[in-house]
Amino acid sequence: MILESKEIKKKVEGFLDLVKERNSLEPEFLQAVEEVAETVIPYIVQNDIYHGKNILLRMVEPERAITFRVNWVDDSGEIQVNRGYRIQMNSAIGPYKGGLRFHPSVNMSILKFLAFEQVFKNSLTTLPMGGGKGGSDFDPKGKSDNEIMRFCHAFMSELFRHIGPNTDVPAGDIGVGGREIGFLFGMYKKLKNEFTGVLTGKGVTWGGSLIRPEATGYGTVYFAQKMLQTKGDEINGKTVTISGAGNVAQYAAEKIIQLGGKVITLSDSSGYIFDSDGICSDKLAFVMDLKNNKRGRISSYVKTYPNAQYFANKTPWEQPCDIALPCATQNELQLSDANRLLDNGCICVSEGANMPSTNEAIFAFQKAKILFAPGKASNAGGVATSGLEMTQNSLRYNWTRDEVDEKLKEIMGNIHDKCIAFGKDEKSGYIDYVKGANIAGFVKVADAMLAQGIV
Ligand code: NDP
Ligand code: 2IT
Repeated sequence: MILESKEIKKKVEGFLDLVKERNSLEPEFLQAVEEVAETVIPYIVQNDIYHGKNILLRMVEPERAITFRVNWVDDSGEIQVNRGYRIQMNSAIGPYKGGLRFHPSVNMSILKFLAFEQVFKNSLTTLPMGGGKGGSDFDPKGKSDNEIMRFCHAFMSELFRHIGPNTDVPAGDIGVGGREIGFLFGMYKKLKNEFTGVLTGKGVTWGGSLIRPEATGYGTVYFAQKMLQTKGDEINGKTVTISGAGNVAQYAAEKIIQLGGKVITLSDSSGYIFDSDGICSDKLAFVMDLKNNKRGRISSYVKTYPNAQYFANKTPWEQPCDIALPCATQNELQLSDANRLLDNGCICVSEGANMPSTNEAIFAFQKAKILFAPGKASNAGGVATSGLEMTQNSLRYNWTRDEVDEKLKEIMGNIHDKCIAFGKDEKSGYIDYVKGANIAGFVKVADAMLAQGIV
């Protein structure tokens, strides 16, 4: 069926009005749905097999959303009460899969946006994983290791009944790294009396995969490399701004340095550091120790490296760069930041975080026709390597570092190819990676949903 663009626009608006009505208090979720609907609905109406089946309407409704109480006792003996969540969004192509986020901002809107994006992202990886996300409004900052352990144990003492290696396989996200996955896994194993691949991001001596810690950051850079190659360009010699200083930012920086780029910024929620000499591997090792072992703030960087500057309450996007890698959190790059990056000559943005750019910022990048990759494509390396961890767990076998890295590169290349297949305008040659990722991600899940009937 061929519809005029006016009719298609009306269909998109009608769909979004309905989703808004049902989820009016969930701005982040609505933002994520809007970005997908604008590219996927036009595709649906032009492809008869998907038309009239309400597939997208089914996809915006979680198959199951669980909330639960988490009681725990802090070091001073006080009883604390937090909220736990798991959104089981879509299981058409495999068990629910996606991270757990521990951050005070966590709520239904944020977890539903993350779970919705995860469905498309996991589909893009080519691996058999459905989409889910969970977490808690627990704030890990300033907590002792014992408090973290007690919280993780309390959280898993409820979550365990909803997950399993063939049902739902959580992993890390903001505030959940190797330490937390260890505590969560320990309690799951105790309660179920079984050693399975129920979580990913495990330590390598107890079922984890080599390269999983590096995978999201490395993958984001591999994707940027692929985008630059379409213009005959490369990372070597480029100046790069990175936001965040956590897992994704650290390994994005490591890969940029390895490929001959110059990283000039890192940040946290208090501000950013600017090092015009470049953050070399020695300086990055200092940051990794500061963040991962000492759990300090990025502002300490300038005490050790006084040539660098610290800007409180600001983001890195005001610094001129060739490539920007937002690797901190949602909506950290707004329209004014996008305009600043464009004015300063930025040619490539590869999202390491989930939905770091607002829809207005994305539109500005697309209008300027620079290389822009949405997180669901460019940060998929993390969950893809989680998928490889699940495979190794099932095989009861471990691949080498090089083997996993090769598979990660191959997967990022495949995702890039799919973005071209569904997002390239043959006339102008412009690749709309947002459109490509959304449609390619949709098609695999939609085909499975159609095959499985109305369930
Ligand atoms: P970490 O907890 O390791 O690091 C998060 C970083 O982001 C910290 O530097 C943190 O600073 C900063 N940050 C968090 N919230 C805010 C905020 N509101 N404003 C500014 N900065 C903020 O998390 P990850 O590195 O794992 O995750 C970063 C992003 O990447 C997230 O969007 C996550 O969803 C996404 N992602 C992660 C994957 C993974 O495998 N870990 C996979 C794919 C995507 P502070 O210490 O001040 O809070
Ligand atoms: O957003 C993400 O893709 C993640 N936080 C990783 C999820 C996973 O299951 O590895």
